[in-house]
Amino acid sequence: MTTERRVIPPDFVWIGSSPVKVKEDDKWMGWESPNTIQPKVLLDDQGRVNRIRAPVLDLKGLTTPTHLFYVVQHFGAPEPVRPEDWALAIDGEVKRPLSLTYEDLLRLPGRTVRTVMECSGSDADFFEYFKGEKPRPYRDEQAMILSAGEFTGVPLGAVLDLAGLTGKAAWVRAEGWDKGLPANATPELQPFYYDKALPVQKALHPDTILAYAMNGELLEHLHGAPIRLLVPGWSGNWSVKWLRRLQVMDSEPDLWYHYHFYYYASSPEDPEKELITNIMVKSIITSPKDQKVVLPAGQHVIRGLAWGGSGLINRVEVSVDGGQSWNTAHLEEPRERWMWVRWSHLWDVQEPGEYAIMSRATDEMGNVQPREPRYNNMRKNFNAIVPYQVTITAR
Ligand SMILES: Nc1nc2c(c(=O)[nH]1)N[C@H]1C(S)=C(S)[C@@H](COP(=O)(O)O)O[C@H]1N2
Ligand SMILES: [Mo]
Repeated sequence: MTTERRVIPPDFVWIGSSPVKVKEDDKWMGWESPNTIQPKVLLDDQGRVNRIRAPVLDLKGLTTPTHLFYVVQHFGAPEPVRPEDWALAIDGEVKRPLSLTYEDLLRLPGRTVRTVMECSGSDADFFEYFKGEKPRPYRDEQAMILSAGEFTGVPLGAVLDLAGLTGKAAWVRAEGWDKGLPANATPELQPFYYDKALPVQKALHPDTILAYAMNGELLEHLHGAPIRLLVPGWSGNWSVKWLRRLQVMDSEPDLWYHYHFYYYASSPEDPEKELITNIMVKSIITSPKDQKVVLPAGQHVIRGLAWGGSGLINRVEVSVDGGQSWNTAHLEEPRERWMWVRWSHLWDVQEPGEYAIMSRATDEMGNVQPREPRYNNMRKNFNAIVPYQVTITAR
C-alpha cells in the first residue's frame, strides 16, 4: 500500500476534505460555497505546511474541520511512517514487554472521544498586554492555538492491560519519533525525541486514547499519524503525536517538557514548580469579533465558547458594562465532559456609547474564570477574562 500525502498548492481550497482549484468566479459545480474560510498557515524553510492557527471566531458548531484545526510541534514534523512500517513498543514496568503493529491496535475495541484541544501557548500575548507591556492583541488577527474535534482510537489502558502493569508502574512515558532541540534549550542539551510522561491514573482513564482517526477520517500526518496519544482535558502538549514507544516507569522521569517548559513558576529557578496538566476554565466571545466593532443600537447576539479540563461548564455570564453587572448566558446543548460549550446572550442596547463586553465561565467544580491571568514565566495557559470594545451608534 502506498499512501499519498495531500499537499495543497496556494490556489486550491478545501471543499470538505477535497482540494478544489479556485476558479475566477469561485464556483463549485455551479454553486457558490458559503465556506471560504482558510486556515492561517505557517510554512517551514522547505515550503511545507508546518503550523496552523485555527480561525476559531469564524467557525460554527462544535467540531473544528481538520483542515482548519491548529497544528503545533516543537521540532518540526518528522518524516512520515507508513502504517505497515509502524510499531509501538511497550516496555518498562510491565509483565510482558510488547511490540504492537497498526493492525494489532485496530483489532482492539475502539472508542470515540470529542474534546477541545488547547495549546498552552494560545493567547500568550495577552500576558504582556495585561501587564501593560504590549498593545492589545486582537483574537481576530491572531487566530488561536485552539480547536475541538472527534477522535477515534483505542483506550491507552487497554494496551497497557495487554502488557500487564507491574505493581511499581506509576508513570507512562509516551515518546514520538520527532527529534530536536527545544526553543529554550541550554547549550549542553542534546537533541531528543519529544516525550511526556502521564501519571498512571490519567493514563488509565478510558477517554485517554491512542487515536488513529480524527473527525471521521484517518489521522493526518501533521496531527501525528498513524497513531497519536490523546489526553482529553489536559493541555495539548500531553497529546504526543507520532507515537512509537510507551515506557512504563516507577517514578516521574525528568523530561524537558515537564519542568523545563510546561510548568507554572515565577522563574526557571523557582523551587515550587508545578506541572501544567488541566486546561483551566475559560471562555471567549466569538461574536461580535474581537476587533473594535461598531454596531447600531438595537438587538445583538453575543455568542461564544467556554471550556475547561477540570469539569463540565455549568455557567457562563456576560457583562456589557465592564464587569459591574452580569447576565446569565444560554448554554447550548450538548454539553460534553471534554468539549467546549457554545453559549449566547441576547443584548438589547439602545444607548449609543462605548461598551466593554466580556464573558465569564464557571465549571462544575466551582472554578471561575478569573479577571487576572495566572502569571508564570513561561507564559502558559492564559485564561483571564478579556473585555472586548464595542461602539454603539445611534440607529
Ligand atoms: N511528537 C510530538 N507530539 C506533540 C508535540 C510535538 O512537538 N511532538 N507538540 C504538542 C503540542 S505543544 C500540542 S499543542 C499538540 C498539538 O496537536 P495538533 O498539532 O494535532 O493540534 O501536540 C502535542 N504533541
Ligand atoms: Mo502546545
